[in-house]
Amino acid sequence: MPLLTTACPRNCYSTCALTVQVEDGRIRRIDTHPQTRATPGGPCLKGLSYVERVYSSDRLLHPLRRTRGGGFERVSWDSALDAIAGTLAAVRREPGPQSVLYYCASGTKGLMNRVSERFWRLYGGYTGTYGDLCWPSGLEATRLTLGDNKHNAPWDLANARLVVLWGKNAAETNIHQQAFIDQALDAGGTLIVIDPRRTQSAERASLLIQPRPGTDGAVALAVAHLLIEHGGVDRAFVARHVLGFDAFAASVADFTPERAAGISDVPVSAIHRLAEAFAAVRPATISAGFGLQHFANSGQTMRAILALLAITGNVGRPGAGWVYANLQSHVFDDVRDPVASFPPAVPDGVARVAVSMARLGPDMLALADPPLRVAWVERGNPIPQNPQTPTVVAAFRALDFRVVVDQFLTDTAREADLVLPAKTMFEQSDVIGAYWHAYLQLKQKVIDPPGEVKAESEIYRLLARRLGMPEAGNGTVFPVSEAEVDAYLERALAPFPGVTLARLRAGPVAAPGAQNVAFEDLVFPTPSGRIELESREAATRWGVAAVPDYVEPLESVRRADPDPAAYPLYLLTPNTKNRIHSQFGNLRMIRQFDDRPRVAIHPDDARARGIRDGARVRVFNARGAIVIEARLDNGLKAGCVAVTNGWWLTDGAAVNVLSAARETDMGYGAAFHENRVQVEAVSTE
Ligand SMILES: Nc1nc2c(c(=O)[nH]1)N[C@H]1C(S)=C(S)[C@@H](COP(=O)(O)OP(=O)(O)OC[C@H]3O[C@@H](n4cnc5c(=O)[nH]c(N)nc54)[C@H](O)[C@@H]3O)O[C@H]1N2
Ligand SMILES: Nc1nc2c(c(=O)[nH]1)N[C@H]1C(S)=C(S)[C@@H](COP(=O)(O)OP(=O)(O)OC[C@H]3O[C@@H](n4cnc5c(=O)[nH]c(N)nc54)[C@H](O)[C@@H]3O)O[C@H]1N2
Ligand SMILES: [Mo]
Repeated sequence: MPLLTTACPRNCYSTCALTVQVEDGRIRRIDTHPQTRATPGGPCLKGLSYVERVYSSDRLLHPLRRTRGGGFERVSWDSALDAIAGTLAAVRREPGPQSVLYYCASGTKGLMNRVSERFWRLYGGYTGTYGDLCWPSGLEATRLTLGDNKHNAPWDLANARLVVLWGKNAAETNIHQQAFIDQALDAGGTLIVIDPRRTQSAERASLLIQPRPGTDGAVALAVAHLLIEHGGVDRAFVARHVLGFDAFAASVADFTPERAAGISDVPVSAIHRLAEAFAAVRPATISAGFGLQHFANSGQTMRAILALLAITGNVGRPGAGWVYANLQSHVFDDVRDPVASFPPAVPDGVARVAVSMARLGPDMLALADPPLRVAWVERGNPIPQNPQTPTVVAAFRALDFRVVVDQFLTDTAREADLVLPAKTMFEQSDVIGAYWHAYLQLKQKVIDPPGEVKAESEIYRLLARRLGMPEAGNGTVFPVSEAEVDAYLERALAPFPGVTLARLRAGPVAAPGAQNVAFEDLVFPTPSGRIELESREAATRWGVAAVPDYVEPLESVRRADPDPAAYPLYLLTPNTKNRIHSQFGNLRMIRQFDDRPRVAIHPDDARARGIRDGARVRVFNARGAIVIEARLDNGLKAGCVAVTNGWWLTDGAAVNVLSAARETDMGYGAAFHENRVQVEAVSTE
């Protein structure tokens, strides 16, 4: 059987290069691609489970319409599209095209996704979202400091002698990075992990630091204080390449380890050990995770952590640097600047970019002139995944008409009037980038869509025809056939002569200009051309201090609201190995390993509440409640509890029932982990 090249387009660091075996039109086997240096270990369980996912009996194969009784019935494409086109035509006249919310999220990567926005612009306008659920405060902190979001190649981590996993759980969320960390450790390197949870990533760590959630900035500032006091600064590097060192040094002069320990609950000795490691060991890499920046103070936190690399000269060298997001393969778009899509940047009158991803529910409900009437959702599952689920549900219910395009009947699809069956990665070709390695890859069409499934571009073309849009027949606007899709992709690749579809069919191709060592030339595209510890833009754009400072998290137990006696526990809602957010958890292959939601709780906190391992407990706050099973976890910092995100409402554990619709200090991210709760035993008679 021939091996066909493809690549996994999930929102995941690894973005694995894969091969697929297809026999008699069916996918038989998924394996690693021989030509990748980033993910040679092969796909994760989720990757292997595509064989189940594509053919799952739960997969949506036909359009569905909500019945009066609240269930769903199968309808023809013609009747579904006629109903949608009729509604779209009516609301375009009154109250106007911007009464339609076009919502998309991170369900799949690729250039073909742009066809969707094309449709909504040609339709006459729409209301769109800004910000992002995932990573923007870290992106913005990095852009302000280094000027660009890029980092060394994944395999370069093997050259590091100090690796600090700071709020990142690579062993679950970036399993291929773990191999390079192991190489660094086998060569005598040191691993330090900073996480309130003792995760699998800490197995080989020589130091585990467990801060009170949201206080990492204080730890970083105290480490900077010690490095400055005790001669750990690379003075020559700082003099040539760093802006604002003196202002920063002055601002941390009183940030002693004792003060940071009082804030973060990290022992003074651990802060000293961290500082000693940065002073003594070179080269050092900090791999900072996305969980770390889901706080209202997290942009400043990320800047404080970045400062440790700047003052020790750990930038632009093999084995050194800031591993956060490597957007060197994002040659097609503007994601390097996370604020480029904010309203002031595109006042084009067509798109009303007015709904914050972090405040989806409240913002949808608040819109006027025109109010929202219709929502179109594709590649996203906002009801369980966006903050403050009950408000998101209320906002969708307040509309007249909802369409959801998805592969499964998700929590969001269950709220729709019409559900349209979506393609999988194997059913339409696309070119994808990544955010950890710098490969461009072809995700190839290898099978025909099953049932009556249609790719989004075809759905839009059929709607365009019904709406009398002149572009409806145009395969360059709405590419549908394989030839049209190839032509569309080739046009996107045309500016990059080395990257052709033919080459991508053979395997991953390094993005044009990709560097193994980022910033090796020590040229930083910031206003000053240097690494900016002091950033005027940080102050003017985001209203934060120009140098990184520490601000107490909004839901800290040190604040009176919410009442710390009523809600004393920090709820962390990290990612997990065998799902990507709300995807994969419905498959048999995955359920074998993770069959039900659980809340991790420290034995001391459990004992104080009369909770035993396996007991049913209620996790609640003023915003909502979930009832799940407790799992006692000695590795978790006392005072914290943790439930992985991505469980569905129908699993009884959609964690965002408990979170608040709240933005981060910069980048318009979502502060998911600012979330205090109480846990109590539930009687089970
Ligand atoms: N409490 C809490 N909440 C969180 C997080 C957290 O840490 N804590 N993490 C946040 C983060 S980092 C992220 S990135 C978001 C993720 O949130 P979302 O971006 O909403 O991602 P998913 O849950 O993966 O849902 C994607 C949906 O797209 C569908 N899909 C996949 N491929 C296609 C396709 O080709 N076409 C169409 N039409 N649909 C497709 C899938 O079936 C799935 O239902 O969640 C955020 N939510
Ligand atoms: N298997 C798998 N892989 C994935 C994903 C997935 O869902 N599943 N999702 C992908 C996506 S979209 C994302 S955003 C990434 C996310 O993956 P990561 O970057 O690893 O981020 P999280 O899992 O959100 O959080 C990482 C760690 O941060 C810790 N943490 C929480 N609060 C704090 C804090 O205040 N301080 C510190 N120091 N640590 C804290 C959490 O306990 C957690 O262990 O993974 C990607 N890869
Ligand atoms: Mo994410």
